[in-house]
Amino acid sequence: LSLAGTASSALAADKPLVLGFSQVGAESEWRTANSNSIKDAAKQAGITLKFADAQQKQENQVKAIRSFIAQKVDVIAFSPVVESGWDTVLREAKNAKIPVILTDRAVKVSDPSLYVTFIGSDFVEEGRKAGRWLVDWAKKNAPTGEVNIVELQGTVGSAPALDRKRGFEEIIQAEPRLKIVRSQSGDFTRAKGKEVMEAFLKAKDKKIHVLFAHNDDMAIGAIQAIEEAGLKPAKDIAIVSIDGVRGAFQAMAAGKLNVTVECNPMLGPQLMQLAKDVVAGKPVAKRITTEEGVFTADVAAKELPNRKY
Ligand code: GYE
Repeated sequence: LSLAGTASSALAADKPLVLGFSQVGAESEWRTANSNSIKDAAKQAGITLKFADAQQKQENQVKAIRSFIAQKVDVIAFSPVVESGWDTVLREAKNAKIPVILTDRAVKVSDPSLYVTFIGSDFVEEGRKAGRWLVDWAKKNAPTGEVNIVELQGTVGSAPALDRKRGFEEIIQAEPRLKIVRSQSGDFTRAKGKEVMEAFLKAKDKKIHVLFAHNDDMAIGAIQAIEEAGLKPAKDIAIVSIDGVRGAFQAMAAGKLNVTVECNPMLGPQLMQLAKDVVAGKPVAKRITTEEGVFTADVAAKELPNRKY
């Protein structure tokens, strides 16, 4: 009996940790890099990853989390597509004693003990960085008169869309001549970014001086729309976006995008370490933020070979 006991507990110790991960979708270059980082890091760490793609739908994420609970995974991680509406399913995970780690995007819950930790960027700060770049740009390039801004927002109700807007507005408020004249969601995709920019350009009532896109993919879609309208992106319309993906660096090197604010998607290695620590019962910080920079068109060509996503 004692021998059998020893054997099985040794086996249990060798059993790889099982992580259920519910991903937002595959809406952007950022997201693809994030998914790859998580899959690679799980392999490296010897963690069994159950990966579910929610195709940008909260109901799919709720289903995935419930299925992870039913499968009795060791730990659940997810990147919540929107901020609200998670209380019930997170309570179910808690009752099943399965710890939950948030990655990339935050949630609004009544009880913060419903998740263990949140690792991801400071999106408000990213919005502020975009705003600061624009204030500076306007001083140099449009020193007098109104500066009309159109905004392509991310997914409605998502943390990065809400926070980037807030951070950007907080900074440009100091300069009343900088005005957001149109603002609409492009759902973080190239196709929608292009479509909404086309509509912005068609409404010819206000001249557009600047585009603020909540991510690079929408900016890249919008660049196409601007070109098809016979205008020069980054020249006729200044463009500031967020993420810092390869496509943005290529657009900057081609002179079609002015600046991108970095948002690091390579969260996999840190997530795997957190998963191990959480399951081992080690204390972890409630909030872990990633370090990020700002890159302008003049450094794009030099930086491009160094980019990892
Ligand atoms: O900026 C965007 C993606 O949540 C930080 O989601 C992420 C955002 C990212 O679709 O490209």
